[in-house]
Amino acid sequence: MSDTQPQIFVLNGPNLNMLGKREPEIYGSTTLPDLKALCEREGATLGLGSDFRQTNHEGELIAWIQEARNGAAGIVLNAGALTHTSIGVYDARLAAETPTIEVHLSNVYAREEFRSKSYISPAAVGVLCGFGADGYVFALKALSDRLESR
Ligand code: DHK
Repeated sequence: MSDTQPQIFVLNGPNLNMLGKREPEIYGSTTLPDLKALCEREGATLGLGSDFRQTNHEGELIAWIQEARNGAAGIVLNAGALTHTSIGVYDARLAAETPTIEVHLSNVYAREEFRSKSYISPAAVGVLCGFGADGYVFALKALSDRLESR
């Protein structure tokens, strides 16, 4: 990773540290370290730095989204359950003014009703869900294309 490469924050919210152990029939067998390695590999291929993080704390996720305002060219955001509940995450996203792609491993629209509500989507460039770990790769590619076209 070079200092001149655009940095993409890949931010993960609550319970995503449990990937691989947690409901594998829904979230798959890819672990969080696997996902981090995948994003770093894909980022390098696209000429992007990938700053991959996970937290179980809403305030920490909000602080990272705020940090993206000056520190990142884009955000790939899987806010986990905070997607469906957090106006604070939504407001942070608006304040960050950084293009954001919302990602979910599972197809949230094919699950419980409460997962169909997202506080991220109205402030996102786009949404990817249901493609497992590939969704993160697609999101990085979409941000790369967007950066190239500017
Ligand atoms: C991850 C979670 O932790 C859930 O709370 C979301 C999302 C879905 C995912 O599919 O990656 O509802």
